[in-house]
Amino acid sequence: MNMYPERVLEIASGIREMKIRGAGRIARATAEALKIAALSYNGVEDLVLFKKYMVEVGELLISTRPTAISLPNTVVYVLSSLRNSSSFSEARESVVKRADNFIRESEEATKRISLIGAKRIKENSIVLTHCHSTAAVGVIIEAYKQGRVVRVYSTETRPFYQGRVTYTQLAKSGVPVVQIPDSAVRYIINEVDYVVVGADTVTSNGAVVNKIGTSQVALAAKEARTRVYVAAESYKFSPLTLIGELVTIEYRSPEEIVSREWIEKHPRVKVLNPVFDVTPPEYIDAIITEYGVIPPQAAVLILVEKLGWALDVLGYSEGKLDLKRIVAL
Ligand code: RUB
Repeated sequence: MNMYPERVLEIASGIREMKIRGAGRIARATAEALKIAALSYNGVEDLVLFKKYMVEVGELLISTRPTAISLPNTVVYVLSSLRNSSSFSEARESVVKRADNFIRESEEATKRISLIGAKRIKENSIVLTHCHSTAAVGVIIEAYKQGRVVRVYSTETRPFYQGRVTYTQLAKSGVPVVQIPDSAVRYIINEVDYVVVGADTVTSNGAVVNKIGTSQVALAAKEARTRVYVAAESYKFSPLTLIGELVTIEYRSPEEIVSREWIEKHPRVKVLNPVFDVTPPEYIDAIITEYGVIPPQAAVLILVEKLGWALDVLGYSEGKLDLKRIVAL
């Protein structure tokens, strides 16, 4: 077996340890890792062996974090090109091309979402965001530049404090930003005109899986009649949910919440650290994609029209992600 290149291992552990985080960045890093793996393959120049190697690299990357569908969607998109390759060099070239395409298109998608989303925010609005989402921050900064945003509340997002990245980015762009603890959302929500958040996975029925606490924010917003917008590129929609698969919610180490010492001192206390939750479609006003603004109930259209190719390669009947099958091994 070909050893994985150092940089590929670095990207995999970077995703696992959340040095690379956020569904979009994870997806782009995944595409980059697949490209590096293909370019640095130095085994026998044989199509089948190369496909096996790429499947192993894909599986390694997919194993790093379970919730964001952007990660397996990227692997499927890049590696499904291997199905029709007829030689080793053609196969290698196709992986590199698809990886480059994905990175370019995903960056363009985020820019389009900023422009489309900004238009949905009226002048002099107050916005609240949760966690750190490149797509959501893009919408907010663009809306601010267009004179639509006067203040942003940004939650800390415990226990990992992704909110610190958000308010640093917003402040750098000149956006007046106020940091609040997660628990202050309901207290502040009556001042807020729009909630804008990102997504790790959008299901076929329009539910949005995003950072833990998002569903509480949406619940408070619904009660206060504050609009909730989700900024999500199409590769965050999950083809697997069309065939009934559920989204796995990641649980991380309790040590992100309390110290090991504390845990040892309190052996009768169990500390749970679920890091994502599910916001039902009824709590979401619109999902902003690079193809336009859709009601969450139209998620299935994005899946069928824009990710139909993924359904073909996944095979409707079997459901589970099987990379060997996807690359026709
Ligand atoms: C990040 C998170 C973000 C989405 C969307 O979770 O929930 O809201 O991934 O982000 P984590 P983006 O920090 O655990 O990865 O718009 O950047 O893709």
